[in-house]
Amino acid sequence: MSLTEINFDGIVGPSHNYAGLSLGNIASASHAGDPSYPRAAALQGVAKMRGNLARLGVQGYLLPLPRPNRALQQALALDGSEPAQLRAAPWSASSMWTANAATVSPAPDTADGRCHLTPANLVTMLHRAQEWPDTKRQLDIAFADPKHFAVHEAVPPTFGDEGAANHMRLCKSHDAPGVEVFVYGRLGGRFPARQHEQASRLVARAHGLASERTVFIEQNPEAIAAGAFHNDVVAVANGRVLFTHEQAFADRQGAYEAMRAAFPALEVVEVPSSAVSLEEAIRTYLFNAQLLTLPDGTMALVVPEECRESDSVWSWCERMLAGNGPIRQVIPVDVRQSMANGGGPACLRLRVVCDPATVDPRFLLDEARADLIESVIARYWPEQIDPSDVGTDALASSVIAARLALLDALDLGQLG
Ligand code: SUG
Repeated sequence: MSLTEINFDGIVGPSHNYAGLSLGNIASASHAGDPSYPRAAALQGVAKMRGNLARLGVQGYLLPLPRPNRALQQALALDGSEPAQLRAAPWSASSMWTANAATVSPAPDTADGRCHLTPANLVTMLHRAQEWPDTKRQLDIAFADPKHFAVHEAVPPTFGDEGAANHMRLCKSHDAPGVEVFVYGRLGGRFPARQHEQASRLVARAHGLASERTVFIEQNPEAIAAGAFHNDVVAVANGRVLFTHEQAFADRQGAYEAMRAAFPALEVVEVPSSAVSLEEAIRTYLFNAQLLTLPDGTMALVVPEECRESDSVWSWCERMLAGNGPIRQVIPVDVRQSMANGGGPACLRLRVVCDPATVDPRFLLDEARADLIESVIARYWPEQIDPSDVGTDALASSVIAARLALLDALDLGQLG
């Protein structure tokens, strides 16, 4: 049994579009109505997966969900008189951001020694609230072995749960017992707080986490108000390291102390506001990075290209690399199509610590599968979607056919 961390990236769906659906997500609002490029978006995602497969030797994926969602279209009683955003919701490709697919507690952390997964209900946003039943269908297949996995039902409404985007894990090594950190927001600010404290606590109980190895922390309301709609926009953890913006948490010192009390080996790499403002951190997504432990034991930070283009962010990265901290490489990747909807490299992946041999192999990437996925995308994914295409029969036929072609190629027709 060899436990390792596998990143399951969401393959960007053929209906990827910019409809401005996420209040509080600055990128989504500022790109509303732009044309989108689903083929380029999906190929950018596969290129990122290929890079991490080469770096880590293992990589997984989850498939796009069925769109347009006919049941939601009917439930919304769409007749053409509705606002465009309501019409767009059943078309959203938002399941690409698999950091919001589920919260995952690896086997060494749980009472029954299994890896527990709870699909996120995402109830705060209509276009995301439709995801979880279809996400669960995939998790039930990918992690079907009951000796190793338990896939739960989603947290009941009204407690909003956004999954791994508001959850971090500290550990000496991935296969050792870890400390799980849940970060919630408080309602009442200018933008919605999407993770409810009681949702976090419920997930921790359902997963059988030990109370002395579980920490609950409040997100900084100022960060939510500035556009950090998920904690993973301002902080990321891996192994012993917490990489965070100074303004990520409501009580900065209290947060570090609570984590250190549960996990004394904690190493905080904090970026001060004087070096990178909260606004610039959110614009560039410096913290929405994949913090990876490479096979040689060093850490690399996979960041969006936008970080390299920012003077303050890039010079901070250069200063960090010149020091002797735990992060030894910064690797920019191009995920611009996803970024324009507020999804960086970390949003696009769900981390699952498990033995790859216990996962349904149809969800694991190798070079041949990457070639296959790319060829289906190149052949079937729309090159461009204009806002006026969303809702049309022509676009519906093409995105339905594209997804079915991918399911067929990956021998996952049962998800059809
Ligand atoms: O939920 N954007 C997503 C981005 C999710 C990012 N995930 C993490 N931070 N882990 C969201 O806000 C925009 C869709 C649109 O506007 O068309 C959107 O849903």
